[in-house]
Amino acid sequence: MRSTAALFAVSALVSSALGATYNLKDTFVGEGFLSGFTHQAIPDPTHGRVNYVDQQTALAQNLTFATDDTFIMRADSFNVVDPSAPGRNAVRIQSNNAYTTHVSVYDIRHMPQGCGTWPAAWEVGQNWPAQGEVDILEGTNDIEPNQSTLHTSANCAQPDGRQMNGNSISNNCDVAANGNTGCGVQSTIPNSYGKSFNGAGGGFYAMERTSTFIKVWFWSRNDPTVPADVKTAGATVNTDAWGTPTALFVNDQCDINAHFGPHNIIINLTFCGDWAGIPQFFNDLGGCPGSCNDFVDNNPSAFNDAFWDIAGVHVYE
Ligand SMILES: *[C@@H]1O[C@H](CO)[C@@H](O)[C@H](O)[C@H]1NC(C)=O
Ligand SMILES: *[C@@H]1O[C@H](CO)[C@@H](O)[C@H](O)[C@H]1NC(C)=O
Ligand SMILES: CC(=O)N[C@H]1CO[C@H](CO)[C@@H](O)[C@@H]1O
Repeated sequence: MRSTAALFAVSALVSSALGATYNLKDTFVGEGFLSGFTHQAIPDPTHGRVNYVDQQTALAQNLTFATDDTFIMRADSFNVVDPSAPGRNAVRIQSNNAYTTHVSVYDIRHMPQGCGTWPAAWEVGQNWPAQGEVDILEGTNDIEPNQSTLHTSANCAQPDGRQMNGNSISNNCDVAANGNTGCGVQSTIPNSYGKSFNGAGGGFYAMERTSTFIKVWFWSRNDPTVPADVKTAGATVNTDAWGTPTALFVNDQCDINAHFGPHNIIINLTFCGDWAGIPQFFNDLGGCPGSCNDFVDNNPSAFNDAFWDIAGVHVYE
């Protein structure tokens, strides 16, 4: 037991010193999302004006659409919502597999946009917040900037002066510390969220999680610096060649192993609720009219562009 543990420690040290190369573990493309992920027909824990539907319903209503190379998930953009209903139909999917040390690469052609939208691509454990949450791409109401955030239990903080391109907006990751805002980093890269992301044909988000750090990168679709292993979803990826990340979270004041358990990938789209529905975000910053819930209920065609078009999610270990 002892010697196995020691050997493990040595090999972990060597591999991090020699460079971080990971092997493809799971690849989700097109119809692969239908078997690798589960549609979650659950009430939104963040109180969104949403009705998450199951896979059968989503396929029947064409809210989920899959071919061999395309996976689309969208909001209903045809029906007015009855005020007594839970909300507008949309889709939330969770990966069947969970991952600890890994790299995930999200190749996204289009993300949901429009007033009231709150899309997210994120990773989370079964036991929240004890097993932590990593939000890779999340925002509301088309408000740029884009941000990446950790949410944890108590005693997880981030230092100033990290080697990253983004700007920290909070260093305390503890969900109880500041109304669950977590420790977020805003991207400074153009085209990383909402309308401008979509206008550029989307792009690539990548996250690397080890026992000592968590990094997030973003490259716009036609950015000449997209690494070849990211662009082609190679059999291996070498994160050491990816340059300075947008967001870096370190373990000096946060024991990453203790605060993060095995994580499932979740991709969802909700409306209004605890973030998008707040007047400061919906009206003031988002420039959207009236009350968020009324807007969502009564303007189906405003949700024509509230869809994810995902070229693939690739997970490396
Ligand atoms: C379902 O959605 C796809 C993708 O947007 C579209 O190409 C297709 O025509 C839709 N099918 C129907 C029956 O509306
Ligand atoms: C997705 O759901 C989680 C919790 O269920 C929430 O934290 C996140 O903000 C939600 N976002 C969307 C887009 O539903
Ligand atoms: C498209 C987009 O949202 N890009 C923004 C990401 O964040 C920075 C600010 O931190 C903005 O300047 C970008 O426009």
